[in-house]
Amino acid sequence: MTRIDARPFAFELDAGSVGLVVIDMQRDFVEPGGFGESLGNDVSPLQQIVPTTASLIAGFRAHGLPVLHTRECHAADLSDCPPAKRLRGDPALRIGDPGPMGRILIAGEPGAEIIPELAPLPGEIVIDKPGKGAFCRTGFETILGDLGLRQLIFAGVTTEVCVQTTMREANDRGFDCLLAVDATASYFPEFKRAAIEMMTAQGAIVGWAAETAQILEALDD
Ligand code: C5J
Repeated sequence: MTRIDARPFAFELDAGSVGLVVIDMQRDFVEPGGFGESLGNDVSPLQQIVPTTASLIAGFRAHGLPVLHTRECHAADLSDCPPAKRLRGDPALRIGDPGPMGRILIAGEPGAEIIPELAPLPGEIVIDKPGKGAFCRTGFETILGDLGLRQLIFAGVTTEVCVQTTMREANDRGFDCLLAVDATASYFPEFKRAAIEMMTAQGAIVGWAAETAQILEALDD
């Protein structure tokens, strides 16, 4: 065990049971000219975390530890997209509609791909998820169990939506969850701050938070 001086108290990292989960670093959310920006969002906070997230991924890979990626996307026939989800948001830009980088949030379209800077290596697990959380209608829990993981380090976007939802799902399933605060972002910086405060409040009610450098140091130890 290696101690990380995390928020709200120390996190005991167990290199034998830890994995990194990188949430939805997809072109449509992160890149200028994508779906996220076309909705009027400022993508620069998401762009800023790309180098830190890359260093976290590199650290896990260097130690031979699992890196798992998620993508929020749907089948081309939208059979896995509940109308309640499709009908939210801007009526002019719905899931499945033609967007700036192909059909919006459809598996296989350019916008649904993970940005090239953080592309999964062959053999790394990529979970395509129809929900905000990675456990909803995927085999994620079984995959984590098969890998022997009990601790999850989280990175990705957006902090208060897919990252927070997945952390809560994981926490309810008994995983110890730690969020890399400089490797996660929101279009709304105040929502990022609030989400981190909510999750670490009440004695880490959902999980812990720490800087990428602290996590990398603990891995090196
Ligand atoms: C959103 C996500 N924000 N990956 N997706 O719709 O957080």
